[in-house]
Amino acid sequence: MARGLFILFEGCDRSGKTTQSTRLVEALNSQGIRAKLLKFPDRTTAIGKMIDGYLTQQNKLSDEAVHLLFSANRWEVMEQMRADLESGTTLIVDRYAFSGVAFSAAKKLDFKWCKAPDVGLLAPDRVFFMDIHPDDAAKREGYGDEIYEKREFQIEVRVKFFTMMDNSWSIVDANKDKDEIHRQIMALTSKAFAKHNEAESPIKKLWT
Ligand code: Z5A
Repeated sequence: MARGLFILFEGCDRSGKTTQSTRLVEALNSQGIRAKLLKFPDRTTAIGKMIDGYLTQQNKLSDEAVHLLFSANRWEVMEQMRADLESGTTLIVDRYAFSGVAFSAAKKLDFKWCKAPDVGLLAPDRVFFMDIHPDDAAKREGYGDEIYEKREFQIEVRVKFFTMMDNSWSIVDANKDKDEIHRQIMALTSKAFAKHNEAESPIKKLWT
């Protein structure tokens, strides 16, 4: 059986990652492709609850401590992710280690140090970067509720994302209409499946 694909959505705040990753899973399932949505941080686990308390400014943590918690929150589901992929389920993931590095490096933590705890996680096959200028994102509903939703900081985060891109990334203009973006994402996903079906590659490890 062919393994599933690991497709990741990354981007700045309010760029439409949740909207588009949810729509993609629904569309794939309706085509008979088994797909599952994962979102990081997963705020439901014990580690996730500590992260949620930090993001909603109910508890304080050092920059280093929260960075390591975000990473641990990925490691705690890594074996399940591998099992899903190997059993043919495609994973659509909303944020991952690139967010971890971009946000912490934007706080001026050392870039190499930021990457280290996530080295060896499963690597995505494709990354869709939802690109929007923070000034446009700020006009969207719910902006400003959490700790990182500040203009200058989001601009810095966006720059950090750009330094991590390689040819597995596609930049999507997140300022377009939701339906138009969905069509573009479906086209990019079809391409990714076609390539995967031609020559299936093993699941890779991140930054190794
Ligand atoms: N973080 C970290 O520091 N380290 C890590 O390792 C990880 C994360 C994994 C919480 O993440 C914070 O954790 C985040 C990064 C940090 N901080 N910030 N900033 P999160 O993913 O849980 O954050 P979120 O608040 O759930 O998601 P989000 O980024 O804010 O939003 P989104 O998923 O990109 O957007 P959305 O929910 O789909 O859409 C937002 C609104 O815009 C909504 O009203 C939509 O209807 C609207 N929308 C969406 N698309 C469009 C278009 N195309 N046009 C107009 N309006 C639109």
